[in-house]
Amino acid sequence: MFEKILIANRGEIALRVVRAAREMGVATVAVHSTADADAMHVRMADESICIGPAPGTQSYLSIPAIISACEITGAEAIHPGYGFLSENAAFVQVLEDHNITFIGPTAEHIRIMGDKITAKDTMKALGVPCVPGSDGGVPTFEDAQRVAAEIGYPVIIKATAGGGGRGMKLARTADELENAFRTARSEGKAAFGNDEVYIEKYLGTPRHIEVQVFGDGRGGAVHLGERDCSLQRRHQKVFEEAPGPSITPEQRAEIGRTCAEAVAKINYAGAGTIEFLYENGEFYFIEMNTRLQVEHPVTEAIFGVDLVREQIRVASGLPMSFGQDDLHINGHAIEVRINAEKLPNFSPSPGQITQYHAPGGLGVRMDSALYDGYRIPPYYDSLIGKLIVHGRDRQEALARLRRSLGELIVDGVETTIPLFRDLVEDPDVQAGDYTIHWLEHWLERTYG
Ligand code: MV4
Repeated sequence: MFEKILIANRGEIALRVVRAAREMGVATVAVHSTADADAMHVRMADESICIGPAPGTQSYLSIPAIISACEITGAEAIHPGYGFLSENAAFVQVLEDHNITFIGPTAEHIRIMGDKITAKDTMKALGVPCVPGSDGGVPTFEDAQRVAAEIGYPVIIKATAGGGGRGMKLARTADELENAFRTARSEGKAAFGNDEVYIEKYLGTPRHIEVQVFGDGRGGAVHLGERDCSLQRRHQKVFEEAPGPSITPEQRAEIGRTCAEAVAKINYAGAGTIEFLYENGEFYFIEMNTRLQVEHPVTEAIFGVDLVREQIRVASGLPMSFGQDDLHINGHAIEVRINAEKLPNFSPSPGQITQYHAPGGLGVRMDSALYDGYRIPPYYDSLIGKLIVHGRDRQEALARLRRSLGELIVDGVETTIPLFRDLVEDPDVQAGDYTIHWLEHWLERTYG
C-alpha cells in the first residue's frame, strides 16, 4: 500500500479522497490554488501545498505544478478526483514517465474512450449494444447522406472529440442534414481541434442509464449495477438514483455482465462508467467515462462499498476486496446536487456562507466541503455539496430526501436546494416516470 498520495482536486471530492485514504492509513497531500488556502480539503489533509494562482488553468490543471508538488512532498500516487486532469491521457503519460502512480486507468484506456468513435468501435467489438449509426467516422457530406438514408431520420451528428453533450447536432429530416453535418464538423474543429464526426439514429425519449464497472487491471472486473441520471439541465446532472426505477433485475444482470466482461477483456483498471441511452427496454451505448463520477455515492450506498478505497487498493497493486458474487443491492439511494446557483436561471452565486447546517440521521450522507463562514470562490464549478439518501426502497429514500432537505441550511448564497424541495413533491418524480427531457420541461412549466 502507498504511504502517501496526492489529491489533484478540490472541494467535496478532494475531501472524499482524504476520508478514504485516512481510513486506510494512507497519508494525504492536498494541493490548492491561492484562492483555496482556506478550503476544507486543505484543512483535512495531512499536508498541503500551493500550486498556483486562482484560475484552474494555472493551478489544478497545471501538470508541471502538480508533478512538482508530488516530488516535493514525496507522494507516490495521484488521485485525480473528477473533472480537471482526471481524463487527461497526456497527464497520465507524464506520470508514467515520472514513476508516479495514477489512481485510475492507463493513458491508453483514457485515450481510447476519449475519442468517441474509437470508444464506440471498441465497445461494439466487445459485444456492448450500441446506437445504430455510421461504422466509424463520416468524412464527407455524401457519406452522411448515405448513412442517414440507411438508418432513417431523425439522426444526430456527433463530434468524435466531443462528449457530454458538446459538439452534437440534430437533423430531423434530410433538409437539415447538411447544416447539422457542417456545424458539427466546424464546432468539433473549433472546440477540440478535431473535425471528425459520426452519425447515430436519434432516440427521442430515452433515459440516461449508466453502469458502474470496476476492473483490477489484470482481466478481472465486476459491475455495480446502474444509475438513472436522466434528470439533467443543459447536460448537467441534477438528481441521480440507483437502482434505476425502470430497470428489472434481469436487465440489470444482463447489461451488467456485458459491461463487466467488456472491461475485463481490455484489462481495464479502476472505476469506470459505461453510459447508455435506454428506450423501449433496450440499452444503447453512447460513451464511457474513465473516472470516478460525481454520483458514485448512490452506488456506494446500495452496495455498501467504498469505491475510492477500492481505487486506491487496485492502483497500489492489491486485488479488489470483492468479487461479483459479493455484490448485492440493498435498497435505494438518491443524490441531489447542491449548487451555488440562483434559480430560475442557474446563474453562479459565489460568496460567503453565513450559516451551514448539514442534515443527518439514518440513511443520510452529506458530501460537502462547506463550513460556516467559508467563502465560495468564483473561479470553479458551482457544486458545493451532494446530499445522498438511502432507504430500504424508493419510497423510503424519497421520504428521507424530503426530511433531510428540511434540515439542510445553506445561507449567504443562492442554492439549488429550493428546486429539490419542489421536485420531491412532483408526482412524476415520485413515480420515477421521467426521460432525459423531463426536467427541462418541468423547469419551464414551474419557474417559467
Ligand atoms: C443522443 C441522444 C439521442 N440520440 N444520442 C447528450 C450527452 C451525450 N452524452 C449524449 N447525448 C445524447 N445523445 C442519440 N443517438 C440524446 C442525447 C441527450 C442526452 C443524453 C443523456 C442525458 C441528457 C441528454 C439531453 C439531451 C440530449
